[in-house]
Amino acid sequence: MQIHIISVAPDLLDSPFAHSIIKRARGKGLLNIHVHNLRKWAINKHGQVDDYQYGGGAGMVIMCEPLVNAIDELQKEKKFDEIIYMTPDGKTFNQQTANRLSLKENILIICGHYKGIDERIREHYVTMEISIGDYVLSGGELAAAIVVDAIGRLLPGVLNDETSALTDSFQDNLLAPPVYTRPASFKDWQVPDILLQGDPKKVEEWRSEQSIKRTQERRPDLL
Ligand code: 6GU
Repeated sequence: MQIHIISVAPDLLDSPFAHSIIKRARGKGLLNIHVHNLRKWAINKHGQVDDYQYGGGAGMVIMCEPLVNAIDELQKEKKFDEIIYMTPDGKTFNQQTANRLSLKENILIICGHYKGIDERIREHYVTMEISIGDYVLSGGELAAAIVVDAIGRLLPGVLNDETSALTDSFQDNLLAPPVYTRPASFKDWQVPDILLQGDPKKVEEWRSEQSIKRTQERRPDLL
């Protein structure tokens, strides 16, 4: 999968993609991430990419011209399956959307900043608008990092144990069950007996019960 990201603060994206599972996915060539600095397509030698908003009001708006030039140039190389704009008024991101996006070949993500981007780009280029929750961030970069992480770990061959994404919370609309590791007794806290007895069928039953119980208690809205 190829993911291109357009940003006015590309440095914000260095660290999230340089470690752990996403680093491995990139290293194996399963995920190629290209971060582009929008200033490369600035409208003048001052590096301008934004301007005051029509109608007045605080905050700058990212202009059409640099974005159109950036997107057109990238689109000359390849057709994008989705052009995603990261924005707090987008559709709230969830596991189902992550699953769906993990099946695409080429994705372009546009990160907003300041007051956002000129509405005409949203009308004429953007195919999908994503928010990561009901709060406002300074820009779309951290949100884009979250979306890329959630997608990247789902790509075939990225996780060591291919089944482990299947037992994640939310994958079947249930929260994951509790997990334990050695020692079986720590202070006077015991690991549930059923996990120590080695009967895989009983363990499976227990996990399934725990998942349902947890979901009922914490996220009844998922059921
Ligand atoms: Cl995608 N961008 C910004 N700036 N704030 C957000 C968001 C995105 N999702 C939630 N808050």
